[in-house]
This record gives sequence, structure tokens and C-alpha cells, in this order.
Amino acid sequence: MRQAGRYLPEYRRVRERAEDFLRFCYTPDLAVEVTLQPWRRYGMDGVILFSDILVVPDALGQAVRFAEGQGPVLEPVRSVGDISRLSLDRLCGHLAPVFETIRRLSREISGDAALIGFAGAPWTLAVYMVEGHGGTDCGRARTWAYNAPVEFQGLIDLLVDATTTYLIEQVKNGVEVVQIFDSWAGVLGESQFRQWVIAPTTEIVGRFRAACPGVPVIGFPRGAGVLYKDYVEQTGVDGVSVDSTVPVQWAREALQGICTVQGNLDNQALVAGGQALDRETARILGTLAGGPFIFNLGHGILPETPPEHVARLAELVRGWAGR
Ligand code: 1CP
Repeated sequence: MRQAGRYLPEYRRVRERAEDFLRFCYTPDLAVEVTLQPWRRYGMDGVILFSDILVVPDALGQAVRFAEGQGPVLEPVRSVGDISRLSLDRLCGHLAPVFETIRRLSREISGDAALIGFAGAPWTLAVYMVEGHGGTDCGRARTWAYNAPVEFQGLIDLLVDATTTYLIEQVKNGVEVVQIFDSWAGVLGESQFRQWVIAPTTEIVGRFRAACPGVPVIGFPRGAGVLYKDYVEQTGVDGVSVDSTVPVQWAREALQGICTVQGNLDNQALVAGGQALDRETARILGTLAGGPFIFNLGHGILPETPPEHVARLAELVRGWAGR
């Protein structure tokens, strides 16, 4: 998860060459390069496409920019009129550079690692689209969803269509696994979680599976707590990424019998390194490595992470012999 990024000096050097972050995502030469950087260093088994979830609102016609040191800033969508100005028509044309990046990566990697594509889930995309930036309690999006569920459903439906089309197109161009990031799933109460996380994701997985049979789908409803189980059973994902707050023993008992589990090292343990890193890694592997499992962090890698701690982690995981 977020393998590339600000913790690698070689990433920062490439980043300086791009005018702005979105342009960076749409420049295949640069996107291919930074996708491959962590793989060259550590030889992970999976390589995640360098892009961002917010290319979809951008492709739908919403104004999106990444302000330096501040994260994403979007011209907010807050009415039916705002939704009606978005359009699916230019989605694939606008995202053509991302597909070009995928084709080149697929040639470079050629079976030596799994090429992972991704998209944001409708709820998480809607949060950014409605709030206009990150770092909120998602209050505006949640209030809109309560006060005018039919209007909000219109936005979600558009995002279901966009996400499904985008993921299928990624596979046509060479990705071998897809991940759906629902980073803000955990702010919702139970009924809202069912309506805005489980239902749209179920629709996407169903349509995706019909178009791309055999291509695994990993879901990441961050912060879903005990609802992770219903999420897996109802959406039909092949794998689920669990955040660091999920007890590994629970993940083993409740989830590993129904899907592959991915996770869930605390990204702060990777910053800390030393004994904490060794201990936490062994605890996760000791509990989960006996079943279907993908070792990963519980959330994106932090910019202050020392690259040598990542090297240590790769060594620990690869050397694990089921002790
Ligand atoms: O160089 C920089 O300053 C940009 C930092 C950065 C990077 C490296 C952003 C801005 N996006 C990315 C790439 C990215 N984002 C990838 C590519 C894979 C990789 O780098 O290894 C992926 C899979 C994402 C997904 C993403 N973007 C998510 C879902 C996963 C998660 O972390 O929860 C989300 C929520 C975003 C939005 C986003 N993009 C960037 C930032 C800083 C944010 C978060 C904004 C916030 O605080 O809410």
C-alpha cells in the first residue's frame, strides 16, 4: 500500500521533475519509473501502479489539484446541479496515460511480480468530492447522505459506473489484481456502512467479475471493525485488507476461512524499526501466515519511514519459515 512515495530519495528526485502531482500521474515515463523504484530496492511480490484515487473525479470533470504540502483540493460537489456537470463520456480518454503506464509496466515486470491496479471506492471518492479536501470527519457527505439519500445515491451510482469501467480498462491493459480503497469506510454507522460501502462495492465486484473472470479483487474498507466480515461475505471480494486496529487472531478466525487476508503492520512500527518491528512482524506472520495471506501494512507508508527499515521488513517476511 503506497509503496512509492515520499520516504524514498529516488522518488523525491523524480517528483521534483513534475510540475504538479496530477501531471506526474499522467506522465507514463515518470509514473513507470516511480512504480518500479520500490520493487527494484526490495523485490516485493506485488507492484502497485503509481497513480491516485482522485484521478477519477478529475476525469469526470471536477476540478482537482494537489496543493503543495496540503494534499488534494477539489471544487466541491454539493448539489444535483454539480453532479449533473460530471460526465462519464471522457473518463477513458482522460485516463489514457494511466493505461499507457500500465501497458509499459506489464512489459517491464513480465510475470516477475503481480501488477496491482486500483481505484477508490464510491464512498471514499464521494467524501473527497463533497468535502473538497481530506482530513475531515466527512460531516458534509454524511449529512447529505442522510438528508437527501436519493440525490446522494445519484452521485454514488455515477461513481459505481466510473469505478467499474476504470478497473475493467486497467485489466485490459495489463493489471493482474485490483484493489478498491475505501479509506473513509470507518466513519459510517452500521446502516450507512451497508448502504454506502457494502452495496456499491457489491455492485462493482459483480460487474467486474462478469467482465474479468478470474482476476482477484481486494477490498479495503478501512476501519470497518466487526463489519469486515459482512463486507467480505456480501461484496464477494477475494481478499480483504485489514487495518492495524484489527486483532490478527480475530482476522484469522472470522476472515481467513472466507477470503485472503492482507495486512496489517502498524505503519508507525515500520518507522520505529528495531525490536518493535521484529516483534510486530513475527506476531502477524505467526498468526496469519498459515492461511491465505498477503503481508502488508495496515495503512500507507509514512514519509518519515527509514528505507532500511523496509529492507529489514522484506528480509523478515521472506525469511519466515512458519515458526
Ligand atoms: O508526492 C507527494 O507529495 C504525493 C503523495 C501521494 C502519493 C505517493 C499522494 C497524494 N498519492 C500518492 C500515490 C497513491 N495514492 C497510490 C499509488 C501507489 C503508491 O504510491 O505506492 C495509491 C494506491 C494511492 C491511494 C490513495 N490516495 C488513497 C487510498 C489509500 C489510503 O492511503 O487510504 C487515498 C485516500 C488517496 C488520496 C490522497 N492522495 C495523496 C494524499 C496526500 C492523499 C490523502 C489525503 C488525505 O489526507 O485525506
